[in-house]
Amino acid sequence: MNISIQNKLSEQLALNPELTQVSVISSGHINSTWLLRCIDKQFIVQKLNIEVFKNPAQLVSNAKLIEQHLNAKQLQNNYPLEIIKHIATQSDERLIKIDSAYYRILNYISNSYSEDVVKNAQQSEQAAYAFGVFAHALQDFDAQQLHSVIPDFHNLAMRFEQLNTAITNNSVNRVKHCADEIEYCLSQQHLITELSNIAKQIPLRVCHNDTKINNMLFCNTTHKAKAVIDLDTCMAGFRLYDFGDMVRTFCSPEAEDSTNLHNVVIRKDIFSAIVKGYVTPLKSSMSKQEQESLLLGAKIMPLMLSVRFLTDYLNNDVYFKVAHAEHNLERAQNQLALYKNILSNEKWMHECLMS
Ligand code: ADP
Ligand code: GN1
Ligand code: MG
Repeated sequence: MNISIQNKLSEQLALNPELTQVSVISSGHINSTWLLRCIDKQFIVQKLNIEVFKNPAQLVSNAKLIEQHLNAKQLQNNYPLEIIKHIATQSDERLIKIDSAYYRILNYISNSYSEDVVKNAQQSEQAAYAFGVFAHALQDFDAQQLHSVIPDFHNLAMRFEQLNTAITNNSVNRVKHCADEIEYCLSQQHLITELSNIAKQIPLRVCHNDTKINNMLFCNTTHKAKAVIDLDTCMAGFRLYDFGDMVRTFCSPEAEDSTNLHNVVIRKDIFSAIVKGYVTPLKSSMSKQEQESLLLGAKIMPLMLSVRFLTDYLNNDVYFKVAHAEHNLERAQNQLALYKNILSNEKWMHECLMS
């Protein structure tokens, strides 16, 4: 962040620009995040990726509605986690436009940390429980109130269409580098039909839609889950997406972009902990059918991410941030390894989920 932007943001927060400091937090694949400090105050600053979030005002409007709902729950002692809030500026705005870029300021959750790889079953259960508590708190929130900030975000059929378009365009001649991965992904399109059959039988909910492990903050002292963050993709969806994304990002001992593929496997204790953590707060509101549908999510999410990473690789890395040319391909290979491992573990995963 350059100094002029830092100064403008400081002024918007009524902070003395000379006393503020910023440091980069590099974690997510989409937005850019900084920690802004001024004497005893700390804030999170995010520059929104407007290629991805084409209507930032809608994003902030969704966030405000969710924040209000969670605040009300907290007042009734029904929401034990900390809540992410968009801080209003001096001019009472929650979106700050500087040189055609959009910034927002969030309350900093102090004494917290995030993880890229789950360390143990306890951490897995903690995070899954918190995502379950978040889902439970939003159960009586009308999903139709939320703008669809990224239309068709988890529409598997549409993700395959995007892959097919990228293959046809072959804009940077990369199809030849990933022919096997493409062929395998395309052979798995039967999941589209499986999903549309199940979709008729389960309710549409407010979903977080990005329940990866680094979107959970843990307490430095107790190591318990402290806050659900990154609410930008909260939209109507199925719980199986949130469950599936937890399985996708909690269960492997390797990071999402690891090339150590023989070690990209489902850790059974971590999976059992997700089931226990997530189902406990939602038990009373989940039919047997909905609970059973969660397993499909565990297959759909790694497959969908393989398709999305592969598509972006073919499109010359225009969506996800990459550190090197093969990054998206490596992520796709990693997610396919995980998907295949899930297929070979499906039987006991089903038993664990339904026991
Ligand atoms: P992205 O959309 O790019 O994934 P996130 O909102 O997930 O961005 O933020 C990226 C990282 O910044 C998180 O993984 C977390 O480590 C840190 N972070 C984000 N929001 C907060 C917050 N309110 N308090 C403390 N740390 C935060
Ligand atoms: C992106 O913003 P971040 O890094 O939490 C992406 C998710 C993917 C994830 C893969 C808006 O999430 O859908 O699952 O990368 N977010 C968006 O790591 O596309
Ligand atoms: Mg994130």
